[in-house]
Amino acid sequence: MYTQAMSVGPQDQAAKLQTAEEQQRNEAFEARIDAGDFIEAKDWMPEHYRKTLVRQISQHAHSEIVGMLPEGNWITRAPTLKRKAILLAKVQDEGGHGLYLYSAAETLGTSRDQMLDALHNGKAKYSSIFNYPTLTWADIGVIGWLVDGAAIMNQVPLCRCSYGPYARAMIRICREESFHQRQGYESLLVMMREGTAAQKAMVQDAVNRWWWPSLMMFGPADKDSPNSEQSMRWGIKRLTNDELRQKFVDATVPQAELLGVTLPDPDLKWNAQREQHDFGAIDWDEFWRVVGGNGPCNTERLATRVKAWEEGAWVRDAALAHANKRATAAQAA
Ligand code: FAQ
Repeated sequence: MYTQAMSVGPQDQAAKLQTAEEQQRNEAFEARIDAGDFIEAKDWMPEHYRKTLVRQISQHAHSEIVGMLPEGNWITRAPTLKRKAILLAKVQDEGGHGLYLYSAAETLGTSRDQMLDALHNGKAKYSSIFNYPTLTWADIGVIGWLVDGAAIMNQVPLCRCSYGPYARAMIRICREESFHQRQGYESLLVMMREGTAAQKAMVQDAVNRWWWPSLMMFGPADKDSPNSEQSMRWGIKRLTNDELRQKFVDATVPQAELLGVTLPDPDLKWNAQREQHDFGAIDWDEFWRVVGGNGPCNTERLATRVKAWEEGAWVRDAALAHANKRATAAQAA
């Protein structure tokens, strides 16, 4: 998600606020945030704001392109032409989301090469969820339903992020994610309503494996989230990790009932007093293990990305040579 070089701490921020002029700029910036203005690429911004955005947006971009891999695994094995066409379109969309997001991060002064380098050498983070394997076709439906469902819950508020280029990228991404979620849910509905007993069991097994990792997508509990407070204050995040996780659980329970699957949590129940669902404890040791590079597929995912990058070198070289040739021809004309 970010390199050591991009890392920030409160001390960096304090160091940046030494001059009166900078203090004034900072106050003007905070006033714009308070007024709900969008901050644009050419506007002055505190270094910590810039770095927080580079960290979050580049993590998000990496998640999109690594997120193509678990589903890409099933393109050749989709059960029908219709399902294959849908899956191809979805995986291409994820690639497109990565491109919008890398572009948004580039407006903050970091290069795509820098960001990809951080991903390839293992310094950058990407969403924990994509380090789990896709074992059966039902996993593809469940990824659409739960993983895209969690992504939408997290990303709709980002359409109101205080940084304009990120907020605008998120509007289009959210529209596409909505299709992704629906196609996943629809494919599961077909399996649960028209499928054999074995197919229904396959859906339940996929739900059992993806439920808890989906809840982990929202990040650590608020009390253990070092970035949330400042990101909320700056309007980068509009809802906290725990608020979003709760909203996701509340939205998903009735969908599971309609589908006819059981969510694998004996403690999941409606709390009439809170008017929200209570749910069981998340295994945070597992979460940090996966984030730290030791999930079931971390090594494989990274190796696949690096291989794709290396094998695509000739395409980048050819595109650059072509662009240089055209520029030289234009100069000569
Ligand atoms: N995985 O202080 P916080 C998708 C890290 S896209 C890995 O709470 P923050 C589409 C966090 O970076 C899915 N690391 O951090 C799709 C931080 O580490 P750092 C991606 C995680 O930034 C669907 C540390 O833990 N979505 O699914 C995770 O305020 C299907 C402490 O955490 C986005 O990126 C995690 N789950 O909040 C594609 C949305 N959670 O950097 C294909 C934008 C936390 O301090 C198929 N991002 N960490 O070393 C966000 O909303 C936020 O960055 C959060 C984390 C909520 C993810």
